[in-house]
Amino acid sequence: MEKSRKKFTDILDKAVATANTMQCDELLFSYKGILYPATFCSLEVFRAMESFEARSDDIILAGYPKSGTNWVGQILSDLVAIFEKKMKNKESSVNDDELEEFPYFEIGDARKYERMNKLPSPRLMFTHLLPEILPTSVFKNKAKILLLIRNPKDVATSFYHFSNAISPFPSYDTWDDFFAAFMTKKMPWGCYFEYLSAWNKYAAAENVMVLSYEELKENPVQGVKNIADFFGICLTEKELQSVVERSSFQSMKKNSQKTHGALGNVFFRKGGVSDWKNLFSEDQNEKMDKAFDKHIRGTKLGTKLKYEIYCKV
Ligand code: PPS
Repeated sequence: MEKSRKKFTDILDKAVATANTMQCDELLFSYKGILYPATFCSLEVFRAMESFEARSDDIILAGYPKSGTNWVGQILSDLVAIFEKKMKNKESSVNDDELEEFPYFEIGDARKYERMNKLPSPRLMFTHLLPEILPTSVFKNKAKILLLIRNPKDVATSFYHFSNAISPFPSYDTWDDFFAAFMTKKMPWGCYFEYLSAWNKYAAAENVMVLSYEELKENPVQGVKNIADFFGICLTEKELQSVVERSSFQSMKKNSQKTHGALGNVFFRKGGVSDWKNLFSEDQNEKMDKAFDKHIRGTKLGTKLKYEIYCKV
């Protein structure tokens, strides 16, 4: 494993080891009214974040936790790596160990943003943050944003299994307990419906592309092409096809020990659509349908989610 990828798994392993020594009520802290995992984020890092100067050619992948960030992150990393190698006239072989910084924007140390200010373009970063928590320069300088959304029932299902499998997140005795927390703003990175409402204000901007997990799952070839087009990355059909293959669930799960260390199986769980049907009760379906109607139905993101297809029994 090369140095930079090792840095990635080191951060994960360290968070897990630290969380194992903490009490449950110490695992999350609040910043501007939103909860975050204390082993990954800190007030110091949030304060330092404002010094980050965004560029118009930055590539930002924004998505609520469990929306498929690792999947689309792999696609973006590959697209950029292949394109850069072509441009530099080098042999086109992808090296997925080329992570300069831990890719999640809000995770790392307080000096991270100073280092990032020195990195060459294009810089690629992932974030689970609400738009109002991101540095103002992201919107002022029109960084390019790929906004990834996933149907809320599968997000909740995925988040539940993740929370119970990884020590930095509070675990839940039952699915019912988790569901209550998910619906009452007790999740790390905030409430998903509020996240969708907040990002919906930016969904029509020219520097923002909205992609749903479900559409990418239905047609990964078209999805990868659309992403490449949006970022002005021009590749051959064969190169695009290789990106699709490398980012398939099977391929990423197989490679997960190398990319995510001991937590590989946790990050790549089922990778499908409608697993929520194994957990949601009739009453929970009704509650979530109502929340969807109240917060997001009729908006650009609400329509894009195709709730009737993916979230109705
Ligand atoms: S995290 O921890 O918040 O960054 O998680 P995130 O990567 O956003 O989302 C995890 C879910 O995405 C699924 N996944 C995939 N689905 C399809 N194809 C590929 N290649 C892929 N890679 C990851 C992953 O399995 C999680 O969903 P669930 O439903 O739990 O399986």
